[in-house]
Amino acid sequence: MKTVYKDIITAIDSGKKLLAVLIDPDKFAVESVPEFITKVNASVATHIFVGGSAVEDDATHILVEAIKTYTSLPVVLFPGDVTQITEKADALLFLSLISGRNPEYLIGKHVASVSKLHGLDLEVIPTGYLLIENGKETAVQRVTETNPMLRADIQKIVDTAKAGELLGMKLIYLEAGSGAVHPITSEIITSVKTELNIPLIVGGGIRSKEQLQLAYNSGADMVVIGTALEEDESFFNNVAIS
Ligand code: 1GP
Repeated sequence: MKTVYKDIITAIDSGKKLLAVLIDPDKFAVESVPEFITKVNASVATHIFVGGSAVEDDATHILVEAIKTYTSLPVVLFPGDVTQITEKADALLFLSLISGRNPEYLIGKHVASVSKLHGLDLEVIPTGYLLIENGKETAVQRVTETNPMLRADIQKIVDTAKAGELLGMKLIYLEAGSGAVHPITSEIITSVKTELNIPLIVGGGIRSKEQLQLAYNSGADMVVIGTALEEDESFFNNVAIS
């Protein structure tokens, strides 16, 4: 029995802030795993997320298998598509793109994944996923053919996140998009967090220790960082959670 969600709740209840390192199988060579994961292990990272918008079949499976060899951190799938599901991971964020109105990403992909999930020892965590505008078009927007929510539309963002919770989702993920120009604002994070009774994940465009700390101080329970580490692994050295 996997306990990834329970462990997240326990950590948050004890006042801990969580940090997920995002690895995109499309951009990351399996050969780089030993060195990179050694750095992740030595950092303050608490989780490893694996996923991307356009990933070749089997790439996720091979990558997760390699990552698991080198770490005891929980490896969580953050899939862009059904093909990225693999039992080698510990958990799956079962993402429903509730900021958009494309039925494929609200429920369609989920139905398609059920036969694949059958019998797998993979913890499935229902997650409400909200894409927020960040200053440029992102891969999520292109692939899902949905518009991000406007940053100024704070009440609508709050109501959407809350609707996700009321539908029974266990996590809410505020996404600015990979490589976002503007990360999710502190005002949005605080407004959403105030209304939520479930953990809040924030990601997209966080490139400095200050931005990371601001997200935490605003109410993020977990922050996801991908691009900053892809571009400069020394970012690990700058990140410390106070
Ligand atoms: C993307 O939120 C994640 O889905 C992380 O974004 O790559 O900009 O860190 P970055």
